[in-house]
Amino acid sequence: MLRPEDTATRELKNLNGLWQFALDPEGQGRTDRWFAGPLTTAREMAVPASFNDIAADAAVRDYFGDVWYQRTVWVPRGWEGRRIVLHFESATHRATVWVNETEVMSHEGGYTPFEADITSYVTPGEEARITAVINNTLHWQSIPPGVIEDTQAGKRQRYWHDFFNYAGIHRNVWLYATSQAHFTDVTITTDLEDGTGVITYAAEAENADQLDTKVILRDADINQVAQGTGASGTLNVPNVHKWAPGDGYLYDLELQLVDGDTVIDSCHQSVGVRTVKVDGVRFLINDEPFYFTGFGKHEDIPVIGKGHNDAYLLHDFELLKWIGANSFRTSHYPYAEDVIDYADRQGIVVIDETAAVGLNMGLGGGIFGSQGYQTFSSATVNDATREVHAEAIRELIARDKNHPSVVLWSIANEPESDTEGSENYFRPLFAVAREADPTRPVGFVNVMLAPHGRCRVSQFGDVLMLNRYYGWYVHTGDLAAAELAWEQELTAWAGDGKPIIITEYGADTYPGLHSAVAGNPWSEEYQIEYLEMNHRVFDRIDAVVGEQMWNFADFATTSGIMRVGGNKKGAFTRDRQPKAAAHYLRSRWRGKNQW
Ligand code: BDP
Repeated sequence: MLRPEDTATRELKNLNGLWQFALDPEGQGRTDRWFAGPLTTAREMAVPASFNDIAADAAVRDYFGDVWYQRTVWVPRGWEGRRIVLHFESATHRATVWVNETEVMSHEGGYTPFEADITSYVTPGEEARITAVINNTLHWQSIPPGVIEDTQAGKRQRYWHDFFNYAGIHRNVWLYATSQAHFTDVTITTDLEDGTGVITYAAEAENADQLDTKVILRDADINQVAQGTGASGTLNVPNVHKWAPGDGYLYDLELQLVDGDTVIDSCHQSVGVRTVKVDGVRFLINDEPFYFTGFGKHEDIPVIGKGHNDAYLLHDFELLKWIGANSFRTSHYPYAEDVIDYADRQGIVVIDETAAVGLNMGLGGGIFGSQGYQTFSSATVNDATREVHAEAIRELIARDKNHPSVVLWSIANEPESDTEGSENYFRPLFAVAREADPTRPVGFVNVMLAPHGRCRVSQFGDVLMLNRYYGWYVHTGDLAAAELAWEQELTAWAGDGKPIIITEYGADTYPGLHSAVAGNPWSEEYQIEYLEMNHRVFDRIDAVVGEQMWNFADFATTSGIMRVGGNKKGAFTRDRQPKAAAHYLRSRWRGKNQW
């Protein structure tokens, strides 16, 4: 699927704004055909945004089930004879969409795009009604999983991930028009041969049998540097300007479907020429060892929740640069495409993660509440879940395969990984990722409960990604003991001969809480002591090729006695003010990254 765009032959209409909105607690909307007419509700909802925090009402915040969104749109008269497509960049966690009274599409998974050709259901020059029912329930066959529990006080949604289950229409909604003959996809890979960039492309098109494909590559100054013909091929760029961390140089590849001299369809794909390889314990970008500095992040902002916001996007990247971060992980789900596009342009390196988080019933206790489930079983996370997970991996890779900033796929965060069930569950999923993208390394993020020697899934990864909380969840406040234990475990992992990225290490820190005496958890001083201890350990182990502190900023979670108004492990507060540790990280990371 291509990202909707405005080009010489394509037109785009943005459908963001205020939509009609209704909760459907009795689940009657589908049978009562709420899509068949105007939604009878006085309530409106912002798109893009999570619906949860907009109303100051716990019944909305904690709602699970169906919610309805509706708006009308004028289909431009000039689109007569064109192919008209309705495109959602995401809807969390699943959606079914109607145009007027016709159901046009359904999609499972909260963080990847979906679209439908609606040409037959609309009339150019007339208004069309778009209705989407979004369902945010998490169950055993959703990614991430959850369960609805019957309690004395009624039904409750439970899940095992440590961030609030924000839902709604989080990203752009588009109506767009193309020619009947049009490109549907393009796959780009790049290589470097003695200073020459080698760009391989493969385009797919529909209704285009009688047409030719032409491609034109332009540099950032819009000078043509290469061209080619044919739906697939290779372009060489002598003296190529490489894409590199800190130097987000992009070429533009224009694809044209042509009938003689007439351009029938034209679309653009930015191209960063770079290579990624794993060589022993080194992670190489353009054949140079790369050391990740940065964070696991979240899409999480006050009021808007997980709704994409351009101002926060730019501000967060300014803070990444301010602090000397060269990378981040899209913990714990695929982020908005605008984020990955911007990372390409800014030369920020991305570890791209699926929404497979919380597949671990051993975790949590106090954080996530009652347990008592078995992770992998026919009644819980099972073969059907794995199919949904496989599809989530395929959709993530299909969406992000052409981004130079993406250097590594993370197919899950902290799943159970020390049992036979987990080994059987994950083996085929690594194969799914490798088949979808043979060019990038693949890994998953290992949890502290499956340390070296016990983990049965890390054998499948090219890279080891470890989340560890020595000095926080264990050896709390005792950094001397933590340092010993951490170094011991990390030394064992280093023996596996793979690069190790520490994808999480962090300590909850209440901004403004201070302590003159060392070893006081929650204080701003302790966060620094904790980070310093971790860094001493990392610096002693060659196989460690990256440190991504948890988290970039404080973020919203479910309520619980382990959380004070959310997770407070941020280097920045939720409103992006630096804690003392941010200044410490800045001094360490800016020394490493010279841009
Ligand atoms: C890890 C999770 C992350 C949590 C973090 C924490 O990967 O989502 O927020 O720990 O406890 O288990 O702060």
